Amino acid sequence: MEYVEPEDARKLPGLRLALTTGVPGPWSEAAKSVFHVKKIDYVPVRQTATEANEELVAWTGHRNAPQAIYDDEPPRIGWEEILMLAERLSSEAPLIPADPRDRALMFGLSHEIASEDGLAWNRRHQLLAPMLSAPDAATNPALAGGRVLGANYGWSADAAARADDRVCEVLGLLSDQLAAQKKVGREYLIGEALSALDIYWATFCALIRPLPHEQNPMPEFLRASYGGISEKAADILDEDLIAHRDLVYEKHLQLPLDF
Ligand SMILES: N[C@@H](CCC(=O)N[C@@H](CS)C(=O)NCC(=O)O)C(=O)O
Repeated sequence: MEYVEPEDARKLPGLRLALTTGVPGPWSEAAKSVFHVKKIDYVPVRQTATEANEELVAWTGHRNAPQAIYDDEPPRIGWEEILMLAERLSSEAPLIPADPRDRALMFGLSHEIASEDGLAWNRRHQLLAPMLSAPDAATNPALAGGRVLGANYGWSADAAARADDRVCEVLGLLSDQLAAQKKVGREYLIGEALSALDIYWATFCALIRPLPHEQNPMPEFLRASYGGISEKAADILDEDLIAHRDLVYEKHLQLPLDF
């Protein structure tokens, strides 16, 4: 992926997407995948994880990723804002179900995956726990990046202690939803067709069981950390959800991941 620096990207018209570079960040992968499925072109813009990203902040007022900026409209920084923008920009491959009940369920379940206190948010608490509960967590220079993430995303020892319950709850919820769909002969998580929920599950599954190295190269320590779920979560994890992740990638998304 060829990234444009924020100070150059801000001068361009159209859609610009700030993405975390060099690591497969699930929020960034989810946003890229939404635009890919809808065949919407964008200029990828550099965001560097845990850094100050001053140029980006000077332009959009936000430091992290993803951020979608269309023409001179306000930046869209949450997954649902980014999805709404994508739906507005193209009617190709609608990702929000038309039926109001399916629509509400799609947003609710996506929230449980991608929003504050959702599956990925709590996995991040767990990933940070070994670093931020170390005796020298507040001072060790090697843990500076972890401290930034912890401070930005609500890490505390208490939050980390309850994280696994939330991870397990959401895995159970998604498993029930997929099973209910299969029972009535449906292939996707909601309704009869691909929705944004399938994309969020497939991309955020990286924090549960990363794709194999050939499809998603990453350093071994990161792979171990992304895939290092608790025994309880491993017991709850439904292999049908993994098969569903594979189906979504094979049929709709791009492999290998390019970040
Ligand atoms: N509000 C965002 C969440 C974005 C988010 O959590 N981004 C994190 C992913 S770990 C990030 O940018 N981390 C790197 C950093 O903060 O520099 C969304 O809903 O898409």
